[in-house]
Amino acid sequence: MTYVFSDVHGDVDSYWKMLKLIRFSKEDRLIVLGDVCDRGNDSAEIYLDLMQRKNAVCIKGNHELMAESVLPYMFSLERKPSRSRYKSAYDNWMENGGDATVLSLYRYSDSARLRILEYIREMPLYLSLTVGEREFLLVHAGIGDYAEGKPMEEYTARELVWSVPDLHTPLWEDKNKYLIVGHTPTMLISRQKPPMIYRAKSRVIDIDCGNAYRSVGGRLGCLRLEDMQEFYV
Ligand SMILES: [Mn+2]
Repeated sequence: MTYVFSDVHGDVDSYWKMLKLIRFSKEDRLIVLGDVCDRGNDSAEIYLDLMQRKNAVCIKGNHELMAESVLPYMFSLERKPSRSRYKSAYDNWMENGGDATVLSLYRYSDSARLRILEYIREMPLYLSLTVGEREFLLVHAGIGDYAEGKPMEEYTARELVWSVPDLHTPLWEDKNKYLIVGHTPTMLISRQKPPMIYRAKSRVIDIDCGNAYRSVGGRLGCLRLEDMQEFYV
């Protein structure tokens, strides 16, 4: 079976609880729609677990994009760009919860940290797959500056990790094709409590149930693509 969740945001407890709930096994596959890191207490543990699973793939989110723009300098792999450029990238990441990720990374060895950075850098920006009769395009946030027929590889990272999708107008005619995204907590779209996976008229499915905001009722949602069943922790 194929499971998709997103925006775990360093919350290692929810991560393990979800894998247990769906009874994730070697016969299944897992697609994580980015934003594994930041805010929560152990982003590194989640990356290290995902990295060693042959049947798991993680798509890049805006938080991974922020991390990869700072970590090479922090780890002294590259010379820092101008002080102001580095400072603004660093401040921006810290304001978005990057401090928790840095603390988590420094609990592990140098080599583990470097492997995590390499993993983040190599994350794909999108994934398309067919499951049964449905076709899915998966990105972290949405497709900014969308043009019909434009090949996916021509979209920039920013367009795929920061864009909020239109929930009313479908991007394509094909009624069997869905866009699955995270990034926008569904509690910002619908008042439903507790928050649920949101299936928009435009065939956009938002699976981010606000796990980063558990203190105000957010939770981790997961979608199984074969039968569209939903799971929550
Ligand atoms: Mn995001």
